[in-house]
Amino acid sequence: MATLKILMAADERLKKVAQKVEKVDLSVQKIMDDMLETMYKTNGIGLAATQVNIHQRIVVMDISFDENGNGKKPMYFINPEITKRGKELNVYQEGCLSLPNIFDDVERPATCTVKALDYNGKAFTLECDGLLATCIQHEVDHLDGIIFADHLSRLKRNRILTKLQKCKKRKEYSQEIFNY
Ligand code: GNR
Ligand code: NI
Repeated sequence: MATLKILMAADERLKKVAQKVEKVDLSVQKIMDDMLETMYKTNGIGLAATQVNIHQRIVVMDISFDENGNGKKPMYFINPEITKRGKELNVYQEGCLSLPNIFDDVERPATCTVKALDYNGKAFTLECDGLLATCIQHEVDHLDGIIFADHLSRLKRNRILTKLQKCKKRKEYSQEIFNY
């Protein structure tokens, strides 16, 4: 297994639309293993392949583990599609591994249904609510080149991007795992 470098906003590569996976083979499983390791290492609850500069429709998530890394329940979503969005909206203070130290309220449907393939390429459908619903919508956005700041006002988004540019220049968050 290997840890992968995470792209940071406003890297243009975060805006690419990811391609559908044609076949869930060993190479795709290796990508998922590496993404999961990278996600646990950075204490993220989700990671989209786009964030590690792999432009395929692959997402890993785990909303179960605690601060000691106990109770891990990894979830894998290949070619995830949100087939239904609930009418009710929910506001959640979101964060993103590609926008370190930035947190802001994002409004999204409180519930959704997601269709995807699992680690073995088997199709499944999952009804999501709470953090799971928020997180899967955040991850599918990444696959479509969208970051959570794109859901905020232009003023807020510009403020965030300016702040990240300055951090990049000062190499404030420069760690091995981040690609800046
Ligand atoms: O670790 C993460 N936490 C989080 C919190 C609220 C809403 C979404 C997320 S996803 C984020 C990891 C990440 O950047 N995934 O793309
Ligand atoms: Ni993110």
